[in-house]
Amino acid sequence: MFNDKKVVFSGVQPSGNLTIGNYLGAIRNFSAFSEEYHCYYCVVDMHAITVRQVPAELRRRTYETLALYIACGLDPQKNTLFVQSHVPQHAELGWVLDCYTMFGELSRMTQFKDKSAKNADNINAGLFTYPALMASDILLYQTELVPVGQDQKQHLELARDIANRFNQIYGETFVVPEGYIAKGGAKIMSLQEPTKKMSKSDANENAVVRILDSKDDIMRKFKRAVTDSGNEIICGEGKEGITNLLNIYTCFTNKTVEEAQREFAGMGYGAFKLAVGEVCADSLRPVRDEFARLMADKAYLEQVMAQGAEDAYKNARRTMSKVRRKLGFTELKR
Ligand code: ATP
Ligand code: LTN
Repeated sequence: MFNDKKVVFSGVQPSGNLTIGNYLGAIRNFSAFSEEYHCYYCVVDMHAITVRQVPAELRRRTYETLALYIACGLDPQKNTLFVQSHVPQHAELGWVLDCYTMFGELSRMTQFKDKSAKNADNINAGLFTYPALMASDILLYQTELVPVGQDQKQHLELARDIANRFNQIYGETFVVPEGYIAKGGAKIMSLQEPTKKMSKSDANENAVVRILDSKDDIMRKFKRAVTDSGNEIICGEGKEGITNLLNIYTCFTNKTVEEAQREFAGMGYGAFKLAVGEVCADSLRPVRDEFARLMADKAYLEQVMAQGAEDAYKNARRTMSKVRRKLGFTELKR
């Protein structure tokens, strides 16, 4: 089905209900690669357990994240959609790459610093080595391109460093991946604290708009969005709230910021926020409807998972045996 195509890989954690940040910064952009590349889109459940999860919720969200991939336009016949823990080579290569990743490098990761501050009672080793597992996700498939939001840039650079380091010691083993960061939606900010990124695990529900929120909820959250003093609807310093709303508006409408600024010139903040809520809710409606249809057909989702895991496994196994050979691990003749 795929063969000689270049590879795209990306992942989303099933650690909460996905936000419009996940949508605009990542998932919405995934389907653009499906024709030209062999695309692997993974539900990274092993990454999710770096923060404590309730097992039944993790299981449910794994199905939901897969269903959302499909509802956002990813055809399982054209993309390999799978769950990370179904392909054991992720953990296997993850361990190997742990041994080629430096303590100092991991200590510098801002996501680790942020998450350790948020989970001070559970700063586990997995949270620390998270980027090495992410590198293994990417490198296992000889990935060329990784579409992600801005916040993952640092992890991607580390994945490149790890690949280069390994290649230098053992000879060409991994393709060195490039990040692909979408222009518009790369960093959607919290509606309550617009200097912070919108994050699906934010405790303040008013700060995040979720892909599956009802129109009422979406409208309410936008109405309450924090703006700034002043009354002009323009992007700029000191206007982080309005800038974020304008950015969200342009992402959903494909208009330029200049067009949007012109459209809203002279309008009050209240009416502007309602307009942003409207385009957001209306754009997401088809995704919500398709999601509901898919979640009612668990057998179908399980079939997609099985097919995706089989395809991913075949390719992951190839890289892993190369790595084992290079490292000097002995082969078991059975
Ligand atoms: P968590 O809050 O659990 O850390 P998260 O919301 O950051 O999760 P991830 O599963 O870690 O989401 O990320 C999935 C993808 O969504 C990544 O490519 C990430 O860069 C992107 N992403 C996450 N938040 C945003 C955001 N606010 N704006 C743009 N892209 C985002
Ligand atoms: N670390 C990412 C999720 C993630 C990922 C990946 C993204 C795990 N493995 C591989 C791209 C490629 C996050 O926290 N957003």
